[in-house]
Amino acid sequence: MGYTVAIVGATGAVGTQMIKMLEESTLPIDRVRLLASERSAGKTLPFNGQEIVIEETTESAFEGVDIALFSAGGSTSAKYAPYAVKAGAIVVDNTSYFRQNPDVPLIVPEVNAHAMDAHNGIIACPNCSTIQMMIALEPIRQKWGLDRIIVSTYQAVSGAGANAINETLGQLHEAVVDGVEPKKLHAEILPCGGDKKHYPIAFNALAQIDVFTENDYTYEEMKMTNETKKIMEDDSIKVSATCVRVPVISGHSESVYIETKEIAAIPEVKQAIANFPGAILEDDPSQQIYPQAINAVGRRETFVGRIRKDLDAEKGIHMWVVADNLLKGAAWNSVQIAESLHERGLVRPTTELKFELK
Ligand code: 25A
Ligand code: L14
Repeated sequence: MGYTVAIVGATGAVGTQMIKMLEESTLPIDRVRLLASERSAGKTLPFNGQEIVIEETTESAFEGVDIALFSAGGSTSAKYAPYAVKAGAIVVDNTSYFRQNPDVPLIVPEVNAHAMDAHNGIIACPNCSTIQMMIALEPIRQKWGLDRIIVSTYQAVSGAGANAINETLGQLHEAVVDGVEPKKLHAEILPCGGDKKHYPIAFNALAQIDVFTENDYTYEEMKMTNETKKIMEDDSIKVSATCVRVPVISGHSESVYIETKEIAAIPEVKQAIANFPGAILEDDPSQQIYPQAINAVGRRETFVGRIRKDLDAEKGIHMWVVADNLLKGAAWNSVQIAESLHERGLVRPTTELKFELK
């Protein structure tokens, strides 16, 4: 007997990759159900060569579902994930809505799979930028400890969804084919769909991802701070982030500066990263080898390179970390969580509902 797996937001940038990851998954799957908003209901998408009719997401859509993967934005998860749990499913949620809830484990399987054991029906998949940074830094934390992290991201537009991809491609077309100057390109989504002003991303770099918080950091930046502490189970790690959108379609890059607790030698740091599951060391300056977004697309691993000592701080190390934001940053990490739940015997209905039905 296999599972019935549902994808909520199946037509989106992440949802379509979830379909692909399920096709390639080791999970025993009997049936896949594709859910989206009412606009997509009735259309079809293929799964393993078979056309599946998309259904509207409703409170009663989860009967008979064992595993539900959510990626249709925070408000959709807030509304429907508790109904999925009530119906006996285990939810893997890719949005930020439940990530800081103490009843919800926040999981990168290579780093903290053990934290799933205490689940209450919802497991959260971290933010894409946090996930790939965890894969690069956990092997270092394990051996030398982590005192602080200062990270600047170079994030692809696909993180903001299918509409943001279309907006970027449209702007490139307007500029190159119609000769529109960059400042006059048409923008209505980026930097952030929910904010008041919109700026072109083509030929640009925007130091805003998600809306601003009270301390002048954006939510995306505060997610990196708060999620790192929760995943690494250490509130004393200092984390400050600057998150920047660049005109790349897929593949997030990050310049990461860390200070370790103990002094670490660079060859041993490289070895520790090369040995860590899910990490690939790409670091040979003499051959101009370092991670690139275009090479990471379509891959599940996180690529790490440019590893070098800070010129002044003896415990300071710099590196460049790249991954496919739609795969390890979202769809693959979610399906990998589902595979780990299965391997640990944790796919089962939850008896006590800890989440509010709205
Ligand atoms: O809601 P948020 O929090 O602001 O999230 C913004 C977007 O971020 C993406 C996803 O975009 C989401 O919509 N996203 C979410 N989590 C992400 C993550 N972790 C993430 N991206 C990266 N990493 P997307 O375009 O890739 O995916 C959209 C999918 O979500 C489905 N959807 C939207 N609302 C839904 C819903 N499904 C069920 N119930 C809902 N209430 C959406 O379904 C798509 O699958 P769709 O294909 O039917 O939508 C077709 C187009 O119409 C837009 N749209 C949908 N509902 C509305 C709408 N537009 C205006 N008003 C609406 N009520 C969709 O954006 C889509 O373009
Ligand atoms: O919190 O716009 O997981 O690139 C990740 C993608 C938030 C939006 C999350 C983007 C989302 C972000």
